[in-house]
Amino acid sequence: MTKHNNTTKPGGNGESIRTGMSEEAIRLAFLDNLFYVQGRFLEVASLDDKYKALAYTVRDRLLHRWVSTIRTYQQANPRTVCYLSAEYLPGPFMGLNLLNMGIEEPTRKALQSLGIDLESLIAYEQEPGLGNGGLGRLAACFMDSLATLQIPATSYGIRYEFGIFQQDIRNGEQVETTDNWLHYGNPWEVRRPQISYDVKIGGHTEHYTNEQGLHRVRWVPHETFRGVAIDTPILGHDVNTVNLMRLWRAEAAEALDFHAFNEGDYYGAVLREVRSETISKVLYPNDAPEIGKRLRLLQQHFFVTCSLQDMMRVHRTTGMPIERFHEKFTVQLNDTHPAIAVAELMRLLLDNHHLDWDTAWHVTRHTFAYTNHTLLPEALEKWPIPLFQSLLPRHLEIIYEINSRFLDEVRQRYPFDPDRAQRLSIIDETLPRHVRMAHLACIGSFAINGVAELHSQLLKETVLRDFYELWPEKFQNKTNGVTPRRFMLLSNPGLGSLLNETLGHGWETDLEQLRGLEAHADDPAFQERWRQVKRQRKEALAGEVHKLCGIDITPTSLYDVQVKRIHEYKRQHLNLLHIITLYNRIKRNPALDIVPRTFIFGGKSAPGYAMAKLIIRLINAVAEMVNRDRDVAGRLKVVFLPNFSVKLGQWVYPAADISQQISTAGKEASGTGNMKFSMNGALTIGTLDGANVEIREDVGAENFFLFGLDADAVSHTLANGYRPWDYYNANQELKDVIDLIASGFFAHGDRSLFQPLVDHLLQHDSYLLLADYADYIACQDQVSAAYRDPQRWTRMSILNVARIGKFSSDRTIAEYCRDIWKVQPVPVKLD
Ligand code: 475
Repeated sequence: MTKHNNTTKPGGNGESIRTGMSEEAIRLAFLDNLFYVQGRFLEVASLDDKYKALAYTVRDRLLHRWVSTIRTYQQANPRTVCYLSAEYLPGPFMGLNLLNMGIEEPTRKALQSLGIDLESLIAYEQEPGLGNGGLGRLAACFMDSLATLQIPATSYGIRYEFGIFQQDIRNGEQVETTDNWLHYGNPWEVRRPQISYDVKIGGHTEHYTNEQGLHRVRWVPHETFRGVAIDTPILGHDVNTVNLMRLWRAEAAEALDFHAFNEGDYYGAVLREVRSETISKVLYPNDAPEIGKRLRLLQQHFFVTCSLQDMMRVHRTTGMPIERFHEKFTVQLNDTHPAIAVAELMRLLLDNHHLDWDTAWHVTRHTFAYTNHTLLPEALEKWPIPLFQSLLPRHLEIIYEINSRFLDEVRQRYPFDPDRAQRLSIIDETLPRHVRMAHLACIGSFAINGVAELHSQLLKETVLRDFYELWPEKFQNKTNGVTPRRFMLLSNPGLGSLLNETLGHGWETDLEQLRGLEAHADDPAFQERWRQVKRQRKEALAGEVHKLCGIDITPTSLYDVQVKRIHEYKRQHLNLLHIITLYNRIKRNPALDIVPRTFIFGGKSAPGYAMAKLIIRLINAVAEMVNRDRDVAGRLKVVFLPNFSVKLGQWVYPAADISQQISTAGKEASGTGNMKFSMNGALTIGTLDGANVEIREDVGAENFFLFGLDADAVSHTLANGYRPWDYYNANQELKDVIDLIASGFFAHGDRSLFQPLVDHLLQHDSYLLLADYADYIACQDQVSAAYRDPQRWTRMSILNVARIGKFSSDRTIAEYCRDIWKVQPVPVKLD
């Protein structure tokens, strides 16, 4: 029997049960939380009880550091970074918090002494899927780096009750089910009912003159909601800094509408409350906007106004005048989803604080900076004027005023160029009229950045060209990065240990130190250990694949992996063309000696994106045929991992031999998966797109498998009447592959199922798969040749890790701090 009567006493060495870091303190704290928070004792505790007891144990220690952080910030009153993002994909918290706090080992031992396996509790955690993909995950890597670099920062967003849908694969098809991630409660968050703000929508504005004869505007809304803060502490690595991710949950302005209640409409009053909550109910599962979705615009306005009002509350406590708001806060717009903030800050400054226009505009333009994450025209947000007018009438007035003053400037600069003013206008005048959010973001920001060198260059030449010509000084590049804590240390502990042994500690927060590995790249003994680490992760992934799909994969085969959102521009179907090519080669020549490969796919499609869903079907259809064909057994295997997530990614990245980064050049803004793979010793096969260009520069061209047209060649090919048909006719292997798909071979004889895909490839092929096919196949043949030479392969793998230092998000964040935010670290001492 466990002795509960002991658990409120301090841990060993007189440590407090809430803050102690020793094995004994953690053991006592765990039992205390199990007993007093979960109301259970060990013998009857479920996995959920134990997980929560440990989570609360960790959270107590986080809050201890958070209090010290707040005290420090209150004293120092530093400039604070506010990151505004509609999406966050932080991944599971337990493992990372233990690691960042440095209590993984004592915790493991403490639990062991109670007969509990730490890994099983870590594996139990369900992650918050509050994002779609790259953009949301980048925001999470930035939180990790901001805290690790000891930068005062708050990340604001929406606490969706339902995050990204769960993806099931049924009969080879994606089926979406709801992600009820809060069902069992979320131990990492702290609700702050006292931190809440009004959110107005609809209605009309009234312009009037006050007693002093001053012009004033009153917004008379149709409805008012409230946003309530829910905080998650974000700890840095090996420091005491705890920043907040502050997410807003929508509620009714009053719990019950007393007016309706008194009239006996209790039911109506409750309904209104339910309706208010829909604002933060569900994440839009599209990685490109659907134009004109009312609720989406509401969500954006909702979290932006709560966040800005929250900053103003904090600002008041500093005693600084509101005219100096931008000295206290620097606000980063994660794409245009929060761009309404430009109009909202103006509204708060004009209507609530009664600043004059010029002062308000000065503050606004010195507050915001804007990051663009995509060049795809269909992904640029715009809102129909009637919708905008009906939800945000005051904001539209302000936008018109911003635009009119801006266009006056433009006309002065370019008096003989009326088209330019039209192109630059916030309002798209082609009917039906729209508000262009990217234009609002550019005009209201002091800095604009892309997320990789190539992307930043293309931004200046294409979608934002007119703005670049107007304000070249605003444009910057900030190449993305990822956190090595989660994606190396936590997901690849074997690699972590080998690196610690070889380089000592320090590389985790100064990734350039990995350069020290170059000296070992040719050492046979080191190479052997390197291969062992990879082999171990490949076996671990094989176990997960078996659990998830019931498929057995062979760790000695080459793991060829493509995990990311499913999109035509990312060309998962080009990968398939290669797989089918290999299949045909073996069928034609059953004795063919090829490098055995396991192809692993993972990723979600937007629920309404028919072609992406068809690509998922084709992946699964090819998997079905290939995996059951005895002729290719032992040589080819294809796996589609359902419901790809941060958590699954942590199994996948360390186990990969080859990372597929094969987007049509010019389309992938940066990519960040490319970095996660490379950090874990996978070699990349890729196009000259996004950050691939810079990864290849750094790891060395000889350690990277490059193929395909570059961005210039892509635009020329498309501009000069591209004819995919010619490529089909000129290449027998390609023709065989396409014909096999068209024949219904992968659809039990049904020729119609994949016809839309085949037709699109032969008639349009807007993403140039057929143009890149031959080069891709040849390059994959080189991959196989290289894999046959383990010494060469291992050397390439080691050099990839040795030279990947630039792609730590610590470097990215340090650049934002230096070039955009102008902020300094504020170290925190533990109270
Ligand atoms: C790029 N998501 C990657 C990554 O910079 C890049 C769009 C609309 C609505 C909801 N989500 C989105 C994105 O645009 C997105 O994820 N973009 C990605 O941002 C980080 O590495 O190349 O595609």
